[in-house]
Amino acid sequence: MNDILIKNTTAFFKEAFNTEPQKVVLSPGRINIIGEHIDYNDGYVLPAAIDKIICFAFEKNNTNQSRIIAIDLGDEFEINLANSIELSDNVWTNYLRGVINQLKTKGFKFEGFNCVFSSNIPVGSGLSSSAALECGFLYGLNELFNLNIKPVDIALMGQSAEHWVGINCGIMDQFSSVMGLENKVIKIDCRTLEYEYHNADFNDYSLILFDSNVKHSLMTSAYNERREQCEEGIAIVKNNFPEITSFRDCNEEHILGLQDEMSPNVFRRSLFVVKEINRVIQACEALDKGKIDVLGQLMFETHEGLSRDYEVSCAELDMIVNALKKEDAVVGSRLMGGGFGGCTINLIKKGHEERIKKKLSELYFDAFGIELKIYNVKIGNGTSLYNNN
Ligand code: GAF
Repeated sequence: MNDILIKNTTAFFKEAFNTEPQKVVLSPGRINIIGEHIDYNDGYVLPAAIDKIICFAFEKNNTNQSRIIAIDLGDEFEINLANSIELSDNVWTNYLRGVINQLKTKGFKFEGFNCVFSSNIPVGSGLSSSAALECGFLYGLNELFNLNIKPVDIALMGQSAEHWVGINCGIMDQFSSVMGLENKVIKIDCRTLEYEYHNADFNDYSLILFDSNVKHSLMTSAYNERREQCEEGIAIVKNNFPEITSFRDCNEEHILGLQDEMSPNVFRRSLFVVKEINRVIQACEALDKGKIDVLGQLMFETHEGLSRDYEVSCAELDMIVNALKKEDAVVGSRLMGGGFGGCTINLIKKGHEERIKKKLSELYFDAFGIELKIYNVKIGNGTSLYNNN
Protein backbone atom coordinates (compact mmCIF):
# COMPACT_ATOMS: atom_id res chain seq x y z
CA MET A 1 0.00 0.00 0.00
CA ASN A 2 2.84 2.38 0.84
CA ASP A 3 4.55 1.54 -2.46
CA ILE A 4 1.58 2.87 -4.37
CA LEU A 5 1.49 6.00 -2.23
CA ILE A 6 5.18 6.66 -2.87
CA LYS A 7 4.80 6.02 -6.59
CA ASN A 8 1.80 8.35 -6.86
CA THR A 9 3.41 11.11 -4.81
CA THR A 10 6.65 11.12 -6.81
CA ALA A 11 4.73 10.89 -10.11
CA PHE A 12 2.59 13.86 -9.07
CA PHE A 13 5.73 15.79 -8.19
CA LYS A 14 7.27 15.11 -11.62
CA GLU A 15 4.09 16.19 -13.34
CA ALA A 16 3.80 19.39 -11.25
CA PHE A 17 7.45 20.49 -11.38
CA ASN A 18 8.76 18.69 -14.43
CA THR A 19 11.67 17.18 -12.52
CA GLU A 20 12.54 14.35 -10.12
CA PRO A 21 12.26 15.18 -6.39
CA GLN A 22 15.58 15.68 -4.62
CA LYS A 23 14.35 14.09 -1.39
CA VAL A 24 11.48 11.74 -0.62
CA VAL A 25 10.51 11.32 3.03
CA LEU A 26 8.15 8.85 4.70
CA SER A 27 6.62 9.82 8.03
CA PRO A 28 4.35 7.51 10.04
CA GLY A 29 1.32 7.87 12.29
CA ARG A 30 1.37 6.20 15.69
CA ILE A 31 -0.51 3.96 18.04
CA ASN A 32 -0.25 4.07 21.80
CA ILE A 33 -0.45 0.80 23.72
CA ILE A 34 -1.00 2.52 27.06
CA GLY A 35 -0.23 5.79 28.87
CA GLU A 36 -2.88 8.22 27.66
CA HIS A 37 -2.77 11.92 28.57
CA ILE A 38 0.44 11.15 30.40
CA ASP A 39 3.08 12.74 28.18
CA TYR A 40 2.28 16.29 29.28
CA ASN A 41 2.21 15.03 32.86
CA ASP A 42 5.88 13.99 32.75
CA GLY A 43 5.10 10.27 33.05
CA TYR A 44 5.77 7.24 30.84
CA VAL A 45 4.00 6.30 27.63
CA LEU A 46 4.23 3.24 25.39
CA PRO A 47 3.59 4.21 21.76
CA ALA A 48 4.88 2.89 18.42
CA ALA A 49 5.06 4.17 14.85
CA ILE A 50 2.79 2.38 12.38
CA ASP A 51 2.88 1.37 8.74
CA LYS A 52 0.49 4.15 7.71
CA ILE A 53 2.45 7.11 6.44
CA ILE A 54 2.63 10.48 4.76
CA CYS A 55 4.93 10.56 1.74
CA PHE A 56 6.61 13.90 0.93
CA ALA A 57 8.62 14.82 -2.16
CA PHE A 58 10.86 17.91 -2.10
CA GLU A 59 13.15 20.01 -4.23
CA LYS A 60 14.92 23.33 -3.73
CA ASN A 61 13.72 26.00 -6.15
CA ASN A 62 16.40 28.68 -5.57
CA THR A 63 13.89 31.44 -4.74
CA ASN A 64 12.37 32.79 -1.54
CA GLN A 65 8.96 31.48 -2.46
CA SER A 66 7.83 27.97 -1.50
CA ARG A 67 4.95 26.01 -2.97
CA ILE A 68 3.37 23.15 -1.06
CA ILE A 69 0.73 20.85 -2.55
CA ALA A 70 -1.53 18.50 -0.57
CA ILE A 71 -2.44 15.95 -3.22
CA ASP A 72 -5.27 14.34 -1.26
CA LEU A 73 -6.96 17.67 -0.53
CA GLY A 74 -6.54 19.00 -4.06
CA ASP A 75 -5.22 22.14 -2.37
CA GLU A 76 -1.96 24.05 -2.16
CA PHE A 77 -0.41 27.20 -0.73
CA GLU A 78 2.55 29.42 -1.36
CA ILE A 79 4.61 31.04 1.30
CA ASN A 80 7.27 33.72 1.11
CA LEU A 81 10.00 32.84 3.58
CA ALA A 82 11.10 36.46 3.86
CA ASN A 83 7.77 37.44 5.45
CA SER A 84 6.70 36.73 9.01
CA ILE A 85 4.71 33.53 9.32
CA GLU A 86 1.07 33.89 10.37
CA LEU A 87 -1.73 31.42 11.12
CA SER A 88 -4.14 30.92 8.23
CA ASP A 89 -7.85 30.06 8.03
CA ASN A 90 -6.83 27.09 5.90
CA VAL A 91 -6.18 24.83 8.89
CA TRP A 92 -4.03 22.07 7.32
CA THR A 93 -1.48 24.62 6.17
CA ASN A 94 -0.87 25.77 9.75
CA TYR A 95 1.03 22.65 10.77
CA LEU A 96 3.51 23.39 7.99
CA ARG A 97 3.56 27.12 8.62
CA GLY A 98 4.26 26.21 12.25
CA VAL A 99 7.30 24.16 11.21
CA ILE A 100 8.62 26.98 9.00
CA ASN A 101 8.04 29.40 11.85
CA GLN A 102 10.07 27.13 14.15
CA LEU A 103 12.97 27.04 11.70
CA LYS A 104 12.92 30.79 11.24
CA THR A 105 12.62 31.53 14.97
CA LYS A 106 15.56 29.27 15.71
CA GLY A 107 17.64 30.97 13.04
CA PHE A 108 18.06 28.08 10.56
CA LYS A 109 19.08 29.15 7.06
CA PHE A 110 16.99 27.75 4.23
CA GLU A 111 15.53 28.90 0.95
CA GLY A 112 12.52 28.33 -1.24
CA PHE A 113 11.41 24.79 -2.05
CA ASN A 114 8.64 22.87 -3.70
CA CYS A 115 6.89 20.09 -1.84
CA VAL A 116 4.03 17.70 -2.53
CA PHE A 117 2.63 15.18 -0.10
CA SER A 118 0.02 12.48 0.15
CA SER A 119 -1.09 10.29 3.04
CA ASN A 120 -2.79 7.04 3.97
CA ILE A 121 -3.05 7.92 7.69
CA PRO A 122 -6.73 8.40 8.50
CA VAL A 123 -7.29 11.99 9.64
CA GLY A 124 -9.12 12.66 12.91
CA SER A 125 -8.84 9.04 14.04
CA GLY A 126 -6.31 9.59 16.81
CA LEU A 127 -3.42 8.21 14.75
CA SER A 128 -1.50 11.50 14.82
CA SER A 129 -1.57 12.49 11.21
CA SER A 130 -0.66 16.02 12.34
CA ALA A 131 2.54 14.84 14.06
CA ALA A 132 3.46 12.88 10.93
CA LEU A 133 2.84 16.02 8.89
CA GLU A 134 4.99 18.26 11.09
CA CYS A 135 7.81 15.78 11.57
CA GLY A 136 7.96 14.51 7.98
CA PHE A 137 7.96 18.05 6.63
CA LEU A 138 10.69 19.17 9.02
CA TYR A 139 12.71 16.00 8.38
CA GLY A 140 12.57 16.74 4.65
CA LEU A 141 13.69 20.36 5.04
CA ASN A 142 16.45 19.19 7.37
CA GLU A 143 17.71 16.84 4.64
CA LEU A 144 17.18 19.26 1.78
CA PHE A 145 19.11 22.12 3.40
CA ASN A 146 21.54 20.09 5.56
CA LEU A 147 20.28 21.78 8.72
CA ASN A 148 21.77 19.14 11.00
CA ILE A 149 18.79 18.91 13.32
CA LYS A 150 18.89 15.76 15.48
CA PRO A 151 15.88 13.39 15.45
CA VAL A 152 14.73 14.19 18.99
CA ASP A 153 14.93 17.90 18.18
CA ILE A 154 12.81 17.29 15.09
CA ALA A 155 10.18 15.82 17.43
CA LEU A 156 10.46 18.76 19.83
CA MET A 157 10.19 21.32 17.05
CA GLY A 158 7.20 19.41 15.63
CA GLN A 159 5.58 19.63 19.05
CA SER A 160 6.24 23.39 19.18
CA ALA A 161 4.65 23.75 15.75
CA GLU A 162 1.53 21.99 17.08
CA HIS A 163 1.47 24.35 20.08
CA TRP A 164 1.66 27.25 17.65
CA VAL A 165 -1.41 25.87 15.87
CA GLY A 166 -3.27 25.79 19.19
CA ILE A 167 -3.06 22.33 20.78
CA ASN A 168 -0.91 22.27 23.85
CA CYS A 169 0.08 18.64 23.21
CA GLY A 170 2.76 16.54 24.88
CA ILE A 171 5.71 14.98 23.07
CA MET A 172 4.40 11.44 22.52
CA ASP A 173 3.07 11.74 18.98
CA GLN A 174 6.02 13.54 17.43
CA PHE A 175 8.53 11.42 19.33
CA SER A 176 7.02 8.13 18.18
CA SER A 177 6.61 9.35 14.61
CA VAL A 178 10.33 10.23 14.45
CA MET A 179 11.86 7.52 16.67
CA GLY A 180 9.69 4.49 15.84
CA LEU A 181 11.27 1.11 15.03
CA GLU A 182 9.71 -1.83 13.25
CA ASN A 183 8.15 -4.33 15.70
CA LYS A 184 9.12 -2.29 18.74
CA VAL A 185 7.14 -0.17 21.16
CA ILE A 186 8.93 2.78 22.75
CA LYS A 187 8.75 3.39 26.45
CA ILE A 188 9.31 7.13 26.67
CA ASP A 189 10.10 8.91 29.89
CA CYS A 190 8.39 12.18 29.07
CA ARG A 191 10.19 14.04 31.85
CA THR A 192 13.72 13.32 30.65
CA LEU A 193 13.02 12.13 27.07
CA GLU A 194 15.02 8.98 27.80
CA TYR A 195 13.53 6.07 25.93
CA GLU A 196 13.90 2.34 25.48
CA TYR A 197 12.55 -0.05 22.88
CA HIS A 198 10.63 -3.18 23.87
CA ASN A 199 9.68 -6.04 21.58
CA ALA A 200 6.09 -5.70 20.48
CA ASP A 201 5.29 -9.38 20.61
CA PHE A 202 1.59 -9.88 21.21
CA ASN A 203 1.87 -13.66 20.84
CA ASP A 204 -1.53 -15.13 20.08
CA TYR A 205 -3.28 -11.78 19.79
CA SER A 206 -3.75 -9.36 16.91
CA LEU A 207 -3.61 -5.62 17.30
CA ILE A 208 -6.65 -4.08 15.62
CA LEU A 209 -7.98 -0.53 15.61
CA PHE A 210 -11.70 0.19 15.50
CA ASP A 211 -12.38 3.72 14.32
CA SER A 212 -15.61 5.17 15.72
CA ASN A 213 -15.70 7.42 12.67
CA VAL A 214 -16.75 10.33 14.87
CA LYS A 215 -14.79 13.40 15.84
CA HIS A 216 -16.40 15.52 18.55
CA SER A 217 -15.45 19.13 18.20
CA LEU A 218 -14.57 19.71 21.85
CA MET A 219 -11.25 18.02 21.33
CA THR A 220 -8.97 21.10 21.25
CA SER A 221 -10.58 23.06 24.05
CA ALA A 222 -11.09 20.01 26.29
CA TYR A 223 -7.54 18.82 25.70
CA ASN A 224 -6.06 22.14 26.75
CA GLU A 225 -8.45 22.26 29.70
CA ARG A 226 -7.33 18.79 30.91
CA ARG A 227 -3.77 19.94 30.77
CA GLU A 228 -4.56 23.03 32.86
CA GLN A 229 -6.44 20.91 35.41
CA CYS A 230 -3.43 18.62 35.77
CA GLU A 231 -1.15 21.63 36.21
CA GLU A 232 -3.46 22.82 38.96
CA GLY A 233 -3.41 19.36 40.54
CA ILE A 234 0.37 19.00 40.58
CA ALA A 235 0.77 22.56 41.94
CA ILE A 236 -1.40 21.59 44.93
CA VAL A 237 0.66 18.42 45.43
CA LYS A 238 3.92 20.37 45.28
CA ASN A 239 2.61 22.88 47.79
CA ASN A 240 2.06 20.10 50.28
CA PHE A 241 5.02 17.89 49.36
CA PRO A 242 7.87 20.10 48.13
CA GLU A 243 10.01 17.03 47.36
CA ILE A 244 7.51 15.93 44.67
CA THR A 245 8.04 17.44 41.23
CA SER A 246 5.57 15.47 39.11
CA PHE A 247 2.75 12.93 39.38
CA ARG A 248 5.09 10.01 38.85
CA ASP A 249 6.57 10.71 42.30
CA CYS A 250 3.13 10.45 43.90
CA ASN A 251 1.15 7.48 45.04
CA GLU A 252 -2.63 7.36 45.20
CA GLU A 253 -2.57 8.22 48.92
CA HIS A 254 -0.94 11.57 48.20
CA ILE A 255 -3.85 12.52 45.95
CA LEU A 256 -6.54 11.01 48.18
CA GLY A 257 -5.17 13.00 51.11
CA LEU A 258 -5.49 16.25 49.14
CA GLN A 259 -9.04 15.74 47.95
CA ASP A 260 -10.36 18.63 50.09
CA GLU A 261 -7.89 21.05 48.53
CA MET A 262 -8.75 20.11 44.95
CA SER A 263 -11.88 20.80 42.93
CA PRO A 264 -13.71 17.53 42.11
CA ASN A 265 -12.43 17.63 38.51
CA VAL A 266 -8.84 18.37 39.44
CA PHE A 267 -8.97 15.56 42.01
CA ARG A 268 -10.27 12.98 39.50
CA ARG A 269 -7.83 14.02 36.76
CA SER A 270 -4.91 13.84 39.19
CA LEU A 271 -5.91 10.42 40.49
CA PHE A 272 -6.26 9.11 36.95
CA VAL A 273 -2.78 10.34 36.04
CA VAL A 274 -1.13 8.67 39.05
CA LYS A 275 -2.91 5.37 38.32
CA GLU A 276 -2.17 5.53 34.58
CA ILE A 277 1.55 6.09 35.12
CA ASN A 278 1.62 2.94 37.25
CA ARG A 279 -0.33 1.03 34.63
CA VAL A 280 2.29 1.89 31.99
CA ILE A 281 5.05 0.45 34.17
CA GLN A 282 3.03 -2.70 34.80
CA ALA A 283 2.03 -2.98 31.14
CA CYS A 284 5.62 -2.80 29.99
CA GLU A 285 6.61 -5.60 32.39
CA ALA A 286 3.64 -7.68 31.25
CA LEU A 287 4.60 -7.21 27.60
CA ASP A 288 8.19 -8.22 28.29
CA LYS A 289 7.00 -11.37 30.05
CA GLY A 290 4.50 -12.18 27.30
CA LYS A 291 1.59 -11.78 29.73
CA ILE A 292 -0.79 -10.31 27.20
CA ASP A 293 -3.82 -11.03 29.36
CA VAL A 294 -2.37 -8.77 32.07
CA LEU A 295 -1.60 -6.07 29.50
CA GLY A 296 -5.16 -6.33 28.14
CA GLN A 297 -6.69 -5.99 31.59
CA LEU A 298 -4.67 -2.82 32.14
CA MET A 299 -5.97 -1.46 28.83
CA PHE A 300 -9.56 -2.00 29.97
CA GLU A 301 -8.74 -0.19 33.23
CA THR A 302 -7.24 2.71 31.28
CA HIS A 303 -10.43 3.06 29.28
CA GLU A 304 -12.52 3.05 32.43
CA GLY A 305 -10.35 5.82 33.90
CA LEU A 306 -10.34 7.88 30.69
CA SER A 307 -14.10 7.62 30.49
CA ARG A 308 -15.08 8.09 34.15
CA ASP A 309 -12.32 10.19 35.72
CA TYR A 310 -10.56 11.94 32.86
CA GLU A 311 -13.82 12.35 30.90
CA VAL A 312 -12.36 12.25 27.40
CA SER A 313 -14.46 9.40 26.04
CA CYS A 314 -17.81 9.58 24.26
CA ALA A 315 -20.85 7.34 23.80
CA GLU A 316 -19.44 5.77 20.63
CA LEU A 317 -16.07 4.80 22.14
CA ASP A 318 -17.69 3.53 25.35
CA MET A 319 -20.06 1.40 23.32
CA ILE A 320 -17.20 -0.20 21.40
CA VAL A 321 -15.18 -1.01 24.52
CA ASN A 322 -18.21 -2.26 26.44
CA ALA A 323 -19.27 -4.52 23.58
CA LEU A 324 -15.76 -5.93 23.24
CA LYS A 325 -15.46 -6.52 26.98
CA LYS A 326 -18.18 -9.15 26.64
CA GLU A 327 -16.12 -11.12 24.12
CA ASP A 328 -13.79 -13.76 25.59
CA ALA A 329 -11.56 -13.43 22.54
CA VAL A 330 -10.89 -9.73 23.27
CA VAL A 331 -8.20 -9.47 25.88
CA GLY A 332 -7.95 -5.66 25.97
CA SER A 333 -9.59 -2.58 24.49
CA ARG A 334 -9.50 1.14 25.16
CA LEU A 335 -9.83 4.49 23.48
CA MET A 336 -6.55 5.67 22.03
CA GLY A 337 -5.17 9.21 21.69
CA GLY A 338 -6.75 12.44 22.86
CA GLY A 339 -10.31 11.02 22.91
CA PHE A 340 -13.74 12.50 22.00
CA GLY A 341 -13.84 10.16 19.01
CA GLY A 342 -11.25 8.44 16.87
CA CYS A 343 -10.07 4.89 17.48
CA THR A 344 -10.00 2.20 20.08
CA ILE A 345 -6.93 -0.03 20.25
CA ASN A 346 -7.78 -3.68 20.76
CA LEU A 347 -6.05 -6.99 21.36
CA ILE A 348 -8.03 -9.84 19.82
CA LYS A 349 -7.21 -13.54 19.97
CA LYS A 350 -5.96 -14.75 16.59
CA GLY A 351 -8.59 -16.63 14.64
CA HIS A 352 -11.46 -14.56 16.07
CA GLU A 353 -10.73 -11.26 14.34
CA GLU A 354 -13.15 -11.55 11.44
CA ARG A 355 -16.08 -12.72 13.57
CA ILE A 356 -15.57 -9.88 16.02
CA LYS A 357 -15.12 -7.26 13.31
CA LYS A 358 -18.39 -8.32 11.71
CA LYS A 359 -20.34 -8.48 14.95
CA LEU A 360 -19.06 -5.14 16.25
CA SER A 361 -19.68 -3.39 12.93
CA GLU A 362 -23.32 -4.52 13.03
CA LEU A 363 -23.82 -3.57 16.66
CA TYR A 364 -22.18 -0.20 16.08
CA PHE A 365 -24.28 0.57 13.05
CA ASP A 366 -27.45 -0.43 14.89
CA ALA A 367 -26.55 1.82 17.82
CA PHE A 368 -25.40 4.95 15.98
CA GLY A 369 -26.17 4.52 12.27
CA ILE A 370 -22.45 5.01 11.61
CA GLU A 371 -20.07 2.70 9.71
CA LEU A 372 -17.28 1.41 11.90
CA LYS A 373 -13.89 1.65 10.21
CA ILE A 374 -11.28 -1.00 10.91
CA TYR A 375 -7.50 -0.86 10.55
CA ASN A 376 -5.04 -3.74 10.89
CA VAL A 377 -1.82 -1.92 11.65
CA LYS A 378 1.75 -3.12 11.80
CA ILE A 379 4.41 -1.46 13.90
CA GLY A 380 6.79 0.28 11.54
CA ASN A 381 9.83 2.55 11.37
CA GLY A 382 9.98 6.23 12.25
CA THR A 383 10.41 9.09 9.78
CA SER A 384 13.05 8.31 7.19
CA LEU A 385 14.38 9.14 3.76
CA TYR A 386 13.06 6.93 1.01
CA ASN A 387 15.70 5.59 -1.25
CA ASN A 388 14.59 3.37 -4.07
CA ASN A 389 18.07 2.54 -5.34
C1 GAF B 1 -2.84 13.73 21.63
C2 GAF B 1 -1.61 14.55 21.96
F1 GAF B 1 -1.09 15.11 20.83
C3 GAF B 1 -0.53 13.73 22.68
O1 GAF B 1 0.52 14.56 23.08
C4 GAF B 1 -1.13 12.98 23.86
O2 GAF B 1 -1.30 13.83 24.97
C5 GAF B 1 -2.41 12.26 23.48
O3 GAF B 1 -3.34 13.12 22.84
C6 GAF B 1 -3.11 11.68 24.68
O4 GAF B 1 -2.32 10.71 25.26
O5 GAF B 1 -2.54 12.73 20.69
